[in-house]
Amino acid sequence: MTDYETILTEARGRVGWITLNRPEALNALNTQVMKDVVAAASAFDADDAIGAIVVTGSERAFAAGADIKEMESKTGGEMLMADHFGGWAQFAAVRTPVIAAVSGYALGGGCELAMMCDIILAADTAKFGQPEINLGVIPGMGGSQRLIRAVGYYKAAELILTGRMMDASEAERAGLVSRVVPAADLLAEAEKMAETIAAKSLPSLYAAKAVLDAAMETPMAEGLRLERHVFAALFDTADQKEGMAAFREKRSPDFENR
Ligand code: CO8
Repeated sequence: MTDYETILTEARGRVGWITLNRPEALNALNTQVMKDVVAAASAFDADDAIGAIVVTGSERAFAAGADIKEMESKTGGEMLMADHFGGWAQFAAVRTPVIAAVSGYALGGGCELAMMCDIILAADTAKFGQPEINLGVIPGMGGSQRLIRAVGYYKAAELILTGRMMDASEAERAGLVSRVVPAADLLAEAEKMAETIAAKSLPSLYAAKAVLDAAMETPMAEGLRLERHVFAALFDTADQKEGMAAFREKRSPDFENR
C-alpha cells in the first residue's frame, strides 16, 4: 500500500481503512491531508476488492477542523486558488460507501468531513460542532449545506451561529449520527458495519449510494424517477439474478460484483 504523509491506510478483507494521523494538531486538515485522503479514497474506490471504506481519527480527535495555522495568513484570492473545496468534493464523490468512525472532536472541517461520508458512527466521547464563527469565518467545506440537511434548519443555524459543540447523544437525537457506541468498541463496531456493507454486491451498493446522494439534491419527483430507473437497471446485473435465486433457494448469495 502507498505511503502517505498524514494518514495511515490498510485494506482488511473487503474494507479499506483511512486513519487521519496528525496527532500533534488533533488531525487538523491541511492541504496534505486533503491530498492524502483523496488519493487513498480514490485508490480504494478503484479497487473492486474493496466494498466499504472507514475513515477514522484518534481517540482524542476525529479532526479538530481545517488547519487554522495553515490558513491564517492567506488572502481571499489565495483561498480561492487553493480550491480546497474542489479537492474534498472528489472525496465526497467516491462510489464506495464510506463510514466515518468518530471519536473525540469532529469540529469545523472535521464535522464537515464526517458529513461527506455516508454513515457517521460515533463513540460516546464524540463532540460535533461548526465553531468557525469564533474565528471570524463560516463553514467552508460544506457544513452550512450538509448540516441543515442532516439536522434541519433551526438546529443547524443555532450550531453555526453560536459555534457550540454538541455531544454524541445530542448528535444522535438530531439525526447526524446513526449510532453511538462505547469509545472502546468504536473501531470493532465500525469494522462490523463495514464488513456487512462490503459483503453486498458492489453494483447495488454503487446504485444505492447514487440514489441516496440524489435525494440530497433533487426534488422528490425527480429522485423517484431516478430510483425507478436505477432499480430497473440492476436487473441486468448477474448479482440481482444470484441474490433473488439465493432467496428462493434459501441460501446465502454469492455475489460476483457484476
Ligand atoms: N488547526 C490547527 N491546529 C490545531 C487545530 C486546528 N483546527 N485544532 C487544534 N490544533 C492544535 C493546537 O494548536 C495545539 O497545537 P500546539 O500544541 O502546537 O499548540 C494542538 O492541536 C492541541 O490542541 P489544544 O492544545 O488546543 O487542545 P485542547 O484539548 O486544549 O483543545 C480543541 C481542543 C477544543 C479542539 C481546540 O484545539 C480547538 O478549539 N481547536 C480549533 C477548533 C476549530 O476552531 N475548528 C474549526 C477550524 S476552521 C474550519 O474548519 C473551516 C473549515 C473550512 C475550510 C475550507 C478550506 C480550508
